[in-house]
Amino acid sequence: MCDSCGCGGAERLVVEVNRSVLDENRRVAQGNRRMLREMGAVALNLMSSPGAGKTTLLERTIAALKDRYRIGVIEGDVETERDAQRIRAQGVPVVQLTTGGACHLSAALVHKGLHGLKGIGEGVYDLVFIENVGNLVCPAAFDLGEDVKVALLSVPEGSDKPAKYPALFREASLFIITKVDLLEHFDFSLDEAERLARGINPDVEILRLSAVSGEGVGSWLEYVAGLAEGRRGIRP
Ligand SMILES: Nc1nc2c(ncn2[C@@H]2O[C@H](COP(=O)(O)OP(=O)(O)OP(=O)(O)O)[C@@H](O)[C@H]2O)c(=O)[nH]1
Ligand SMILES: [Mg+2]
Repeated sequence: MCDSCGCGGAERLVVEVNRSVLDENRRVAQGNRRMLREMGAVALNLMSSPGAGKTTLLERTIAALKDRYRIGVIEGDVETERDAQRIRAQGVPVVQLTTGGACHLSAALVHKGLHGLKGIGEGVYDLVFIENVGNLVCPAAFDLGEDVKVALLSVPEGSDKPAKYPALFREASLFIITKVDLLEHFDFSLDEAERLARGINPDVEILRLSAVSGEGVGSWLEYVAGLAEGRRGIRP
């Protein structure tokens, strides 16, 4: 409780409200987890700042894997159906969620998205990709019921970001450095980004790729296939 500024303990109230929001979110996320098991799907939550290349990587992933696996996508954005339109053009079921201002997806919104996916096609999936709202801070705090959290960082953003925005990199099972085709134009240090991420999260797996040139995409596809086929363990 703060005696000096006259806030009347407002800070403590905010902490308590946040805690109850996160507790409720966790409860709904457990329901999502059960629903995903029933659907037969492994779910990946892709998180990054706006424009790091989440949708572009998904487009490429779907083009490569849609004949082998049943893929569904949940798109999260503040506004618009633009990303869903891009994914729909790849010929797989997609549900667009818009937060109307919130900087992250919640488990409750994703629950709605899962019901939407269940209603499309046969409603059975090997893989569900969740593209979170572009933001390097907020999405990290919200469990969506996914199996794997993926943090993406693009070369133009700078290699210091894992140190400055640690929560996302701490939570991730996989860290992808994207847009490596641009390395020659930026002072991005792969060594620094990877050292900083491992300093926060020693077990994190790291991939480097370019969804435009295709460099490194094969390792990502292998990672995803390993999840779909149960060859790769999922961190509890
Ligand atoms: N050079 C280069 N550009 C890329 C790469 N991947 C994506 N881009 C470009 O980066 C821009 C943003 O890509 P998106 O895939 O829309 O990024 P996003 O993370 O989905 O963006 P939000 O959904 O708005 O957060 C587009 O102009 C892409 O063409 C890459 O590997 N290399
Ligand atoms: Mg996108």
